[in-house]
Amino acid sequence: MILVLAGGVGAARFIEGLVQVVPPESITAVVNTGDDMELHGLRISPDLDIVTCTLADLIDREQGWGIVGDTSECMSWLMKLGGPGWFKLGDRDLALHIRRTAMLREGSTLSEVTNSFCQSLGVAVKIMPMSDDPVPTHIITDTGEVHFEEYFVRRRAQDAVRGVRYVGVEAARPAPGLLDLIATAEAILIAPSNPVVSIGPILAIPGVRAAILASSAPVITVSPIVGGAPIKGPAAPLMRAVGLEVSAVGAAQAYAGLLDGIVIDRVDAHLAPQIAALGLRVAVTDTIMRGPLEKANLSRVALQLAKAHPAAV
Ligand code: FO1
Repeated sequence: MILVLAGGVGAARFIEGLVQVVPPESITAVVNTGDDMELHGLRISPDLDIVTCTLADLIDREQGWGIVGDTSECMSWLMKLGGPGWFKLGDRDLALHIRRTAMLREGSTLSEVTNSFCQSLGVAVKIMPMSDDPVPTHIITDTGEVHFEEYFVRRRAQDAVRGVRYVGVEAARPAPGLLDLIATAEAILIAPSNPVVSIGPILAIPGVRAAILASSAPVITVSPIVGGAPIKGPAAPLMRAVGLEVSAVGAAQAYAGLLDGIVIDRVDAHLAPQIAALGLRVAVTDTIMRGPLEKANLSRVALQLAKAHPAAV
């Protein structure tokens, strides 16, 4: 079984490549829930929905989030009635949040809700939250602490980032079965997601980092930073805020101690010796996931790097 630590858009696209290379049933995606929030009285899980809807081929590929062809009748009325309008929720998208909120209220866990959505939407990859406990990611700015989505979407990432806090992470339990999956995985792939607000929360869940260190599975990541910048999203200010260089080297250092190898883009080939000096195996390829072929190739390269690892089965 291949375990993928996943955030949102970049991770979803990476897994779309993986399912072309290995059977979907052999993949488990552990997804960040730090972006989760309550809005309009609804429980919203952006990264879980992005991964689920992408793998169900229902995602709006322009945006990378939301449902393809969705309408916004409900949103326009919510705003007419004075509801918040900064986080765009389509009509079909809202069905996910309404159903999730109802199931949670009836006693289901977030893992059960996510599993149920995968069944309903025909997703063969197993998708699970990092935890069933809330661990909202807050961004510390000069004017106070705000939820990540407030920082990123509502305030358009304009605030200077002074720090990041995974609220309640000390009390959060790994999702049911997660530690066993880490212990028994053939390979652990850290998707090209934001190291600070997408992968960081997963690694901060008590027990996860220790389980990865104890696992014999090779740990491989794909750098989300190409040519000194992320493909999309706020990785640059967030990496700087936690003292990481915004480069493929910084991406390698983000997971210091856990990684066996990293896939970097051709434009960063000159950084390979510096990264190898960290004790990592380095593969260089085209990491920009333009289409299905590039996605499949990227996964193939990552898996080859995993197999090259002495502990690989
Ligand atoms: N991102 C935006 O920049 N603007 C939005 O209005 C927005 C709405 C939204 C609705 C549902 C959903 O699942 C994701 C949504 N996102 C939106 C994406 C989200 O802010 C981030 O891209 C992820 O949380 C980061 O991985």
